[in-house]
This record gives sequence, structure tokens and C-alpha cells, in this order.
Amino acid sequence: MDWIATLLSYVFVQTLGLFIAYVAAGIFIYLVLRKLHSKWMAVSLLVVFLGVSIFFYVPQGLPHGFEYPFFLKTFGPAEGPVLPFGNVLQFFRKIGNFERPSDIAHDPADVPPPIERTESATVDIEITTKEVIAEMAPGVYLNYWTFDGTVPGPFLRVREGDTVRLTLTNDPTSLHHHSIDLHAVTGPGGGAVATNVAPGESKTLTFKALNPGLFVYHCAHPNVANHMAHGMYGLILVEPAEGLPKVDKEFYVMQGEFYTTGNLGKKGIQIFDAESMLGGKPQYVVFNGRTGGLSGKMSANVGEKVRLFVGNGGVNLISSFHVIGEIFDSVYPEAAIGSEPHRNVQSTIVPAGGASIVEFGLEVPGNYVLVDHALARLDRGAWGVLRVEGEADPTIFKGEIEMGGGH
Ligand SMILES: [Cu+2]
Repeated sequence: MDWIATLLSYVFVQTLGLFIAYVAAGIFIYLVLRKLHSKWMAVSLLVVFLGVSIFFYVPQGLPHGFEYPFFLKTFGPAEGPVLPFGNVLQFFRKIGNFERPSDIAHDPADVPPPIERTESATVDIEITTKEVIAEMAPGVYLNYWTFDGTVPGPFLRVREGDTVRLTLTNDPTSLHHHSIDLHAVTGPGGGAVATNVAPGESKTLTFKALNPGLFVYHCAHPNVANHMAHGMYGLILVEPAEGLPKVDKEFYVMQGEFYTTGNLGKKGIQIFDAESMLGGKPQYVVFNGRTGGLSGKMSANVGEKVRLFVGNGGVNLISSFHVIGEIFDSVYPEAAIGSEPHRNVQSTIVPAGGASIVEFGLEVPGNYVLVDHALARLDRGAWGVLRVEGEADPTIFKGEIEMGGGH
């Protein structure tokens, strides 16, 4: 009953513990002073104690532990980022019903092949929103909200001019409503206004993919940031009519942040922390939903050209995407297809709710580490490895490779 222990520790140790200690301190002072047989001295010191407390609390607001769940005041257009308390109780009541995927990470090598069609078509896509429990870091579990049970959700691939018929179904085990806003959609809410689905419900949205590009999609049910911070994002590629230049391998990588009440590395199931999300201070920054989400899943060979579709679900940070030991031969900045790509780029910016496409040839075998070059985030989980096999070329790189020697 790890789950119950986590809830009890959160409620009693973190929140009530502080309150109990505080009240006890007041009583203790009172009793000590009563021992001195001076009732009025005791009362006046107690008043000082209370006065000082009010002085600190009134201007500062409630201490961190008390802000969840009811007292956090926010000013967005819809519901705030705090989970409805009823849903928190429901979560613990229905904890046995949630699916427990062994790996929440979407396989970065799982990218649909380039589109061969030369004509526009009507494309049917079905996606299911699902709330699951999975491991985010060794021993650290999270209640993820997902598209099709992985983070990021499925990589969608259509052609410029296609008509897309997208059916969104919310799994009956879900506790929350969900929807989908695709940045590839021209129309209100990016489709979110037409796809708000209650648990067990299905809705279909039809849209025409007018602009080529690599676009983020995400859940847009209020509170949007909260839903995204639970893992509800993915990428849709609208290929230009003439297609993208041919490469040998394509990979799907998406950065995202997780906000937990437990500090970095605190084991057990973690409760979402609305306050740290508002402050933009995630405990975890990861690729593909968890620490090590790309591990052992990205490999290529010397002589091949690879393309990375890189997205950023945010919700707060901008990614300074970099591959250690490689230079991007081409970058489609902000994933804009249609203009000339940038050449010979070291790091590229991937905005929150945005994407980038980078391409590079592989000349030297070894491990290439994908990072957000705001490198403190490495320690929060933001890194992955592309393994490159093949013949070494000493005219390009020569040296003894020491494991653990720098990168
Ligand atoms: Cu949602």
C-alpha cells in the first residue's frame, strides 16, 4: 500500500505536521510561562507570538504546504491548476483500475514512414486519452494522462492538403475530461473546442492540413498547463506536398517537465504540485516522459543521415536542444518547413509548445548524447543517447575514448 503511505505522508507529515508543531509551540510557551505563576506575562507573550505569526503570514500568504488544494488563487481564463479535491479522492479510490504500462516512454524510433502519395487524401486517425500509472524515474511513479498510453502520444503524419478525420475517445477509466488542440489546425481552439470528451465519450473533428510543418498537439481541457504537465502532448508532421529530403533514419523526441510535491528522487507515487508549476520549477525535465526514456532505443550507422523531430511539451521551459559531438547539418528552425533550413547549427531553440527538425550525417562511431544544453537539466533527467556503429575514420576523429571522460 505504497500509495496510501504516500498520501498520508503528504497530508500529515508535510502539511499537518507543520501546523501541529506550530500549535504545540504556542501551548509550550504558554505552559512554561504559567509555571512562573504569572498569568498576564503568559498571555501577553502568547499575544506577541500570535502577532508575529500574523505579521509573517498575512502578507506572505499561506505556507507552501497549505496552498494545496483549496487556497491557491489564480487568474487564468478557466479553472486553475489545482486538481479538484474530489478527483484526488477518486484517484485513490480507483487506483486499482489504472493501467500500469511497463514503459511510459514513446519509442523514439517509432515514426511512421514518409508518405508516398502524390495526391491529397482523407486520413482517419483514432486516439484514446488514457490515465495510467507508470515509473518516471527509478522508484518514482506518476499518474500520467496520455494520448494512447505513452508520452509523447503517437507521432501523426499526414500530407499538406489532406483532410484529417480525427476521432478522440476518452477511456472510461479516466477521471478527467480531455481534448486535443493540434497546432496544425486552422480553426477555433485548434480543434479543442470540438473534441472535449468526458470519460467514455468519443468525438470526431475534421480539419484540412493547410500548412506544412511539424506541429505540437496537446490536451487543452482546463487547466491546460496542468493537463500538459501530466504528459498530454505529441507531434503531428504535415509533410510538404513534395515531401522532405530523404534520410536513412528518423527519430521522435519530446521534452517535457514534471512537477511533484516530493523533491527530486523522492520515491513512491508523486502528487502533482500546482505551485511549482506556476513557479516554473519542475523537479523533472525529461525526454519522452521519463528519465532514460530514450535509452537503448536510438541507434544508427556511420554513413547514415538521421533526422530528429524534436518537440517541447513544456509547459514552462524553452529547450536549448543539442547533440553532444555532432553539428546539425540542417535545422528547420521552429520546425518551419518552406524556407531554406539553417546550416551548421550547434544548438537550436525549441519553444514550449513548439518543435524543431534537425538533420545530420554520421561520420564517427560512438555515443552521442542528446541534451537540453541548459545543462543543469541533465540532472533532472533531460538526456538520451544515440548509439552510432561502424568504421572509425581517424582523419575525422582520433583519440582514446575514455568512458566517463567528459561527455
Ligand atoms: Cu487532458
